Amino acid sequence: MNRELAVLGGWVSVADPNELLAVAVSIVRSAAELARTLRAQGIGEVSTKSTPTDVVTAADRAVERHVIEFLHETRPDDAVLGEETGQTGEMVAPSAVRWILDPIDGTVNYLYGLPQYAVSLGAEVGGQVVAGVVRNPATGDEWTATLGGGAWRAGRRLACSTVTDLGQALVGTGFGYDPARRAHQATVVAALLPRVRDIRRFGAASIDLCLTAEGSLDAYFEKGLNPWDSAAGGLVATEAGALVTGLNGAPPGPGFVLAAPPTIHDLLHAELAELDAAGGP
Ligand code: LIP
Repeated sequence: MNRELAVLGGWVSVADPNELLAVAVSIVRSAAELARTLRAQGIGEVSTKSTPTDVVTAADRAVERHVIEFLHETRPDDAVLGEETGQTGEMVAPSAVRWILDPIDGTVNYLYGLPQYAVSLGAEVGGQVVAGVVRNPATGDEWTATLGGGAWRAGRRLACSTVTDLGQALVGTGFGYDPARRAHQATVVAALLPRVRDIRRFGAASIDLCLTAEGSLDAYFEKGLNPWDSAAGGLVATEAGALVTGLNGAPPGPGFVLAAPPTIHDLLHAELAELDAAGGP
């Protein structure tokens, strides 16, 4: 059943976000099981993408195929943007849904057998994510959100941190696969470190955004994320009350993503802008 949704200043008749979430949760649970099973069987073929450290495993490809086949079967009018295969399917109408998929976010953790990776799937309508799920196959942790419907984990509605002192904030971040970019990101983290409680680098943006949503991190920032890294996690963080932005008035995106509660967003933004965190290679 469709419902009218305010998207980018207009009204669009779209599939009910709760229906989209139900579709997302069912396929992500089965994809997570596939990812976990394949990891237990050993890592298999590994190749590289943008740099020698930007790896893709056979499991990334298999999980993506599994999700895309399901979505094209159950929702043939929708498009899918996947990390490994790009966009498949046409956007046939303004109300059309585009699914944004990261089959294994945190692939380096997956490669090393570290239990911090996730299947992340968001449903986007008219350029706005209206439903999203992030599931960690290794731990079973699952975060969900719908636009206006809140963010949830294990039946608990999530609310982000209320820390007011930046010096007491536990901040998550990440580094790109390009050594020159990492060098710039390292200078930002080195300068920021004495100004916050501590830094955490867990290795999967989708989970970092969800940890920010539940207050397990007070904030998170990273330059260079792709839409599939942040689509679902960004909605979870926003629906938990965090501000998810770029820097200097830019929207969140590859240029920069900063997720922080209103209580410290401007403080952390000011530090990151002063450190030119969105700059460099
Ligand atoms: C990863 C992100 C992480 C970032 C890594 C990489 P992938 O995504 O989740 O935050 O620091 O460089 O982009 O490549 O594992 O899907």
